[in-house]
Parts: sequence; C-alpha cells; structure tokens
Amino acid sequence: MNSLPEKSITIIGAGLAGALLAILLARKGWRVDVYEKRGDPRLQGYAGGRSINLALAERGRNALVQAGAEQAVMKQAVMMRGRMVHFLDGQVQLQRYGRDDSEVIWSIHRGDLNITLLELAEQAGAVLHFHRGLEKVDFQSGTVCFLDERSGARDEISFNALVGADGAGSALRAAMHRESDLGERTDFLDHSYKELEIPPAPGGGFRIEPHALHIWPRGRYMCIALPNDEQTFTVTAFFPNEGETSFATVKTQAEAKALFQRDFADAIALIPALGEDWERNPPGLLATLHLQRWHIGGRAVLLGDAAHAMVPFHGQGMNCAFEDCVALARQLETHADFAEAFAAFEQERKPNAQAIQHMALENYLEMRDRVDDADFLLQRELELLLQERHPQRFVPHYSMVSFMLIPYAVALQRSEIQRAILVDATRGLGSLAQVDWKAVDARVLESLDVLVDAA
Ligand code: FAD
Ligand code: 8R5
Repeated sequence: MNSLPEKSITIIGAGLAGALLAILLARKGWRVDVYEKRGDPRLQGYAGGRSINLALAERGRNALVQAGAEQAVMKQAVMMRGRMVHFLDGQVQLQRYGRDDSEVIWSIHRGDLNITLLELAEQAGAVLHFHRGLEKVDFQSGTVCFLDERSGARDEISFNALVGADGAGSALRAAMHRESDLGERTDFLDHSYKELEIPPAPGGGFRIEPHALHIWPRGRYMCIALPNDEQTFTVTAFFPNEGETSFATVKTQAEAKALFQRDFADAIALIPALGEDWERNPPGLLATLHLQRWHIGGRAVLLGDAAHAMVPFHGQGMNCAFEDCVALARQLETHADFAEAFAAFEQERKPNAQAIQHMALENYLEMRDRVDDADFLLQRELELLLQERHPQRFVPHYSMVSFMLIPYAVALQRSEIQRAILVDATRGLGSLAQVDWKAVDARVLESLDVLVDAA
C-alpha cells in the first residue's frame, strides 16, 4: 500500500527545528513533507505579533552554517558582548561573556529566522503544508490525519516515518504516548515570565546599550532585556508564582508600577506600556520535560522542545534543537534503517539534552542572585586567569556551553570539576593576590585533560 520512496520523511511542525531539518534533509536528496498547524508566516506575518528575539550561540550558528542559512540570518543579528548588570542603585557593569568580540552571542528575530529557514527549505525541494495540525496517527498502517482549524477540513496521508518538531506541547508526542508509554514527566518551575517592551528613543536609536544582554538581578527574581534590530528591546520579567513579590501579589497596573518603582527604578522610564502590558499578558509557564524514550521503532521520533523542553535561563533551547537536527540528519544518512537511526539519535542526544536542561535550571540562580556578589565576581576573575594559564584545559563554563561544540554532557562534567576548584581556591579570600597558584595549577593539571573541540 505504501508507495512512498525510501528516502522520504514527514516532519510535523515548521517552527525552528522543523524548518532547519527540512533544509538539511532535502539538500541530501530526501523527499521531505512538512506539516504545520499555523498559516504560512510569509503570507500573514508571524503569529505572536510583537518582535520576539532569541539568543543565538555557536551551536545554533554552526547548524545554520550546515544549512546554508547563516549569512542570511546574521545580517540582522545584534551582537551581545556580555551581561550588562543593572544594580539596584542604577549603576551598570558589563561582564563580558568571552575573551573578545569573537566570543559573543547574537540576538536574532524569531519571525525573520523562521521565514528565512522556510524559504531555504522550499528552495531545497521540501514541500510545506500549512494549516495542517496533526490530530491522529495510526502507527500500524502508517497514516496520519491533519485538521485545518479554519474550515474544520481533515485530510489523511501515508508516511514512512514521522519526526515530531511540533514544540513543547507536541501533538505527536501525545499520539506516540497513546501507542506506547514514553516515560514522560514534566517538572514545572515555580516561577513564570511576562514580556514587556522598550521602544526606540524619541529621536530614534536604542534607549540602552544595544550590544549586551541586560540583567536586573534582584535575588529571588529578575528582569532581562535583549536588543532587537529595530532599536527596541524585549524585556522579560521572571518572578515566582506565589509569595510576597510574585505574580500572585502583583497583578494590577498600579501594583506592577509600584514594584518596578521600588526594584527596577532605572527601567520604569524605558517601558511606557508597563502597566497595560503587565495586566494584559498572562504569565508564561516554565518547565522541564523529561522523556525516557524519544522514538517508537522506525515509525516516529521527537526532537527539539517536543523531546526535551527546558527552562530558558541558558538561552539554549533553540541552539540545542538545531544541534538535534544536525545529529538526526547525520544518523539518517549513516543508517539504512529508520529504527536504527532513531535509536542512535536518541542515544547520542538524550544525555546531552539532560545536561543542558540541568545547566539551564542552575543558570537561573546565577543570573538572578549571583552576578552581583563579590565572591562570584572573584571566582569569575579566577576563571578567566585560569583560562589564560591553561587555555587547553580550563575553559570557563559559559564558554563551553555557548562558544564550543563539545557535547553538553562534557561541558557539565568539566564545569563541576572547575567550580570546585574555583570555590576552594577563593574560599575566604578578598582578592586573587593570596591565591596559592602552585596548588591550583597542580589541581587543574591532574583533574582536567586537554579539551578538543569539534569546531
Ligand atoms: P517551536 O519553534 O516551538 O516549533 C514548533 C512548531 O510546531 C510551531 O510552528 C507550531 O505551530 C507547530 N505545531 C504545534 N502543534 C502542531 C500540530 N499539532 N501539528 C502541526 N504543527 C504543530 N532558545 C534559545 O536558544 N535562545 C533564546 O534566547 C530563547 N529565547 C526564547 C524566548 C521565548 C519567549 C521562548 C518561548 C523560547 C525561547 N527559546 C530560546 C527556546 C526556543 O524558542 C525553543 O527551544 C525552540 O523554538 C524549539 O524549536 P522547536 O522547533 O522544537 O519548537
Ligand atoms: N526564553 C538567554 C541567556 C544567558 C544569559 C547569561 C537567559 C524568555 C521565555 Cl532567561 C534567558 C539567556 O547567562 O548571562 N542567553 O540567552 C535568553 C533568556 O531568556 C529568553 C529570552 C526567554 C523563554 C522567555
């Protein structure tokens, strides 16, 4: 009954991962069909309205290079050199992410990125089907049913294999789970977020430093801001759901303004629609999704947020999803059989997804509570000096995650060793003048081997 060619695959979701995977596979001669619930963003504008930006780091950039999309995307990217920390008294301090401007991250526009990827997917020969929301799957017969939400019309197609790139609320994941238990667990964070906007300055131009990721760390909560190329910033406010200062207690325009007056005084003048936006937008939930299994034989596999949604605090959700796409395309090219390719993909990527999920949770505490501490700043200073002394062995945590392509699991394992060295070497010290260099160097040499990057 199945007349599909062997190198044929059906992708669910034309978001960031679905579109990128379509390019990679179509370019290798695959027949690729992509089914997307929403309309074509090239015709109707990107759903979600306002410009929302994402931080792109080396892993994501490398995947874009592989897909031939990097140049087009980077044209509109805004460089972010480091964290611009806004203290309570209004003072600011730039903490660089890397050694120089070759080690930076980039703020890019989600809608433009998605459109660029869809154009390239189509040029590469992938066939895109919009207004097709996955509704039902028959894994035995290999048929899937889609619903057009506008008309209520349904259609059914045959498939060889399905790839679920349909995001954190994946409908394919739910369908797979009905077929066979995936061992799913969602850990909700007890904090959520709201988005706000800093418009351009009255005469044009950015209202605050454009080449940084701004952070207002306030202990139990924080705000951040990423620049957009149209001279605006998207501000994200992260607060606990419950408790004294929380989304439960700060609801009205007046309450939001009073909170910002007290804790984010230098930001309040920059966000004219603070009260309206606060009251209008419900808080976004944050969670980590754990699955024991990402695939059902050779019939279906999940990737990106559908497989391993994470909290946002390392800015790696998209970067990790893009790395997944490169890995899956490689496994599909090197295994004759879908079941083998999917199993190899899951085995390669699951430990790494788990590692970045864990590091993302940890980075929330660092961003909201540590970046303005004296002991943290001393450890950071030592981290940079140890990188100079042992450039092959001691690479700062942030650099391993954001500027290298080593597996996330390796980055996590080395970070834990390095953190212990930093904490022990600075314990009780007021400055680096008293560091016992001989002991520290010896510990680096014995506990960290030479690190080789794939880049
Ligand atoms: P998505 O991009 O969500 O795509 C899923 C697609 O599937 C969508 O187009 C959706 O319409 C479609 N779909 C859904 N259901 C169905 C269905 N039933 N049938 C067919 N199609 C369906 N990551 C970073 O690396 N850096 C950042 O700075 C960053 N910032 C973020 C800011 C915000 C506000 C949010 C929400 C996320 C951020 N992320 C960031 C995470 C990043 O957006 C995700 O990790 C990434 O988009 C995952 O890609 P994906 O393709 O798996 O899912
Ligand atoms: N995602 C980011 C970082 C790390 C910055 C650092 C953090 C908003 C919903 Cl919270 C966050 C980072 O360690 O100095 N890089 O990129 C993006 C982040 O949040 C995004 C904008 C976000 C989901 C809301």
